[in-house]
Amino acid sequence: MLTLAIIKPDAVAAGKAGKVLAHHEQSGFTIRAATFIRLTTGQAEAFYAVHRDRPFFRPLVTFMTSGPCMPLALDRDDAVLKLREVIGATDPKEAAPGTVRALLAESKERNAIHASDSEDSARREVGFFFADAALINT
Ligand code: FUP
Repeated sequence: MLTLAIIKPDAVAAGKAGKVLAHHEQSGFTIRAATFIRLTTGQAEAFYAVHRDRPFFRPLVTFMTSGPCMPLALDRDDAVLKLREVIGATDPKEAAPGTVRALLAESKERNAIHASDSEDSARREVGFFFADAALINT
């Protein structure tokens, strides 16, 4: 099963992308697709459309377009749930010890990593960045 992660602009800018990738690999995920992209405002708005009425939407879009990020399609059994466990709670202060956000995130707003929150979201979000043909079977 696939899920989508995004190594967010704060982690890329801080030189932590490799650490995040290593964490995913050590957690049993196989990388099926990866890219390096600076999102446009339109892309960030579309990706986070579910949050468009929330007070943090505009700052979130500004942050996600502030520099390059790395979307990844990650594969393992129970991928959506497992990746949510591996990344930890949205706010690093509340994230379990050893999770990506506890180890590497600056704040709730600049929290290093995105992970799809359901199988429906995972299908939509993997498709947002990767055509089927771009997914590499290993
Ligand atoms: P998560 O699924 O853990 O990434 O969290 P949400 O889907 O609730 O939120 C998406 C992103 O919006 C978070 F990663 C960071 C940002 N956010 C804020 O900036 N403030 C908030 O209070 C909640 C979320």
